[in-house]
Amino acid sequence: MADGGSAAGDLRLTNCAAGGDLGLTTRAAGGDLRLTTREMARFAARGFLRFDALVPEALNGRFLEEAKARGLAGNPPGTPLSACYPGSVVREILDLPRVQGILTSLVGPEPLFDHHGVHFNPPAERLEAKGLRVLAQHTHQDSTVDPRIGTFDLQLFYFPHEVGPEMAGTRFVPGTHHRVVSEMAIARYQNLKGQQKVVCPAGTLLAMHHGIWHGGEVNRGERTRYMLKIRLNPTVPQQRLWNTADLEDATAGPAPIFDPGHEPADPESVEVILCRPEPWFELDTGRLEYMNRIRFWRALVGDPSFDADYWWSRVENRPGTPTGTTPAR
Ligand SMILES: O=C(O)CCC(=O)C(=O)O
Ligand SMILES: [Fe+2]
Repeated sequence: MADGGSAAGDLRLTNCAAGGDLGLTTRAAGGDLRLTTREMARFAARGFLRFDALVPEALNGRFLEEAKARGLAGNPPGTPLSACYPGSVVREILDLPRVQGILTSLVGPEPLFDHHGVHFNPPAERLEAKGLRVLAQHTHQDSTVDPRIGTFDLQLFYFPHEVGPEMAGTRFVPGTHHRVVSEMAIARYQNLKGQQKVVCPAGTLLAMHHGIWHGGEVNRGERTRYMLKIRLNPTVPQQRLWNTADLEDATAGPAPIFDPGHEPADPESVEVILCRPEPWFELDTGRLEYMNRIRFWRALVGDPSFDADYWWSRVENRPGTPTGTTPAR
């Protein structure tokens, strides 16, 4: 499953809010800064959303000053996020309207702080000059075996300065978040097809599902790389928390399967997004990933009968028993 290397250019999602305008100009829907249904479906399918240059330059600069001067104090796990980081620029970043819209869509209006990681990753050359051996962080899934299906934690990755291709932004593998694994038991998988490395402008945020496989790279650049990761827990059911005004429009409904003559009317419908393979999907187990995504979407919309391409309807067809009760694993 070796990857030929993913170009920096293919890392951007079309839903990125460019230029630090907080996405205000791109969302006409009555000033609602929450995610749209299609963005949510992309999160369900790929396990992440990326927002380039969302945090304005002034806040990025202040974050770097604060992190360098004083470090960044943590908060006890279980603290309401709204009470975290008093007096810190991180508070202002979290209070940005678009950031609030993203967080509300994914973990609700009052998530809890779990833990954070303030990463500073000096240039490897500097460490090697001191005789230290510099290794990339192994590929891992944070925490431990986590069998939750409809509930998930959010990992917010904040890149306060520009990250060039040599600077080792976080490495991650889209679409791996539904695999139930044990933390670093996946360390032996390296260079998975489709893996990405975060190469980004200053102020970029990535919102990731807790299950996504990731790791820190070796920094072959000339300056220290800073990155803040914050893990958040929901306090409300994660159902229809985003702006669902477009839910009906984005949901295509049943369509013919394996029909060479059939082109989906909407190439970005929820169903198409959920059944779009990642490069590492194999033809057989890839089908299980479609099912994992559909099951996740059922929980997010609160509709146990939702299906795409008939994946669940077929195996749930047990006349006389209710739908949505078949365990997937
Ligand atoms: O350093 C990185 O880019 C990744 C760090 C990480 O895995 C984490 O904070 O969970
Ligand atoms: Fe991690």
